[in-house]
Amino acid sequence: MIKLHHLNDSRSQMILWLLEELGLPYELASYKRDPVTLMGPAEIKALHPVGKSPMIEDDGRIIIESGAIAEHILRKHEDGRLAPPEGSVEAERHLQWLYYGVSSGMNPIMLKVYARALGLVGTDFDRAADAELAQVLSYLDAELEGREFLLGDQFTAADIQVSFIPELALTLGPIDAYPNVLRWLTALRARPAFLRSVAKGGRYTFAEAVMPAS
Ligand SMILES: N[C@@H](CCC(=O)N[C@@H](CS)C(=O)NCC(=O)O)C(=O)O
Repeated sequence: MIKLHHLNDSRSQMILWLLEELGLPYELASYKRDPVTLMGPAEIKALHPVGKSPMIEDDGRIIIESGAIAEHILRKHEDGRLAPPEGSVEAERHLQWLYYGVSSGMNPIMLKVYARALGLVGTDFDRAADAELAQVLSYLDAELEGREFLLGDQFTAADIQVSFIPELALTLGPIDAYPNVLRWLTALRARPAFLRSVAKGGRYTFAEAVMPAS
């Protein structure tokens, strides 16, 4: 059985949600960020030299990186749900989104986080990150024009992975200029499996702006 090492208010929520969408059995080990440094605790650092969440254990092995974890879960444990058929053009696009969600799509958010942490808000560095972030959100908005989900009518693991980008963007400022993104994110955060993932994983402050009132 998969064991998910879950850090509160982190990308690990996306893996918890994926497991809930698939209805797979799993064990949950929960950890809390340090309230001052926001880093994960020593227990999670002891599991793997990278020391970041999410991490899963499956068949006695630790697997890191959310994109690789999502692919592992989909390949090994699914029955064709939440990913297009292997070898299809849609599968290629799906894989692209899984990577985009942690690389080009995520980089400007990380730059903004560092700008805040290092007192660089309002500097050229920060403005460059704003421009990059606007480019990411514009791209997502255009891709979601006329589509319910990133791949069209079908909800996939790509929606889960990529939704973390606008969710974090919302913690930095409004995203009303990207109505397709906001509509998509709001619908995703109302999915029963997402709400179950929050009930199981503990308070998830990142999503509170777009979660249905309970
Ligand atoms: N690219 C990695 C990012 C992992 C990552 O940075 N995790 C953060 C939470 S979103 C973390 O564990 N932060 C706490 C720490 O670094 O101690 C992935 O997609 O899994």
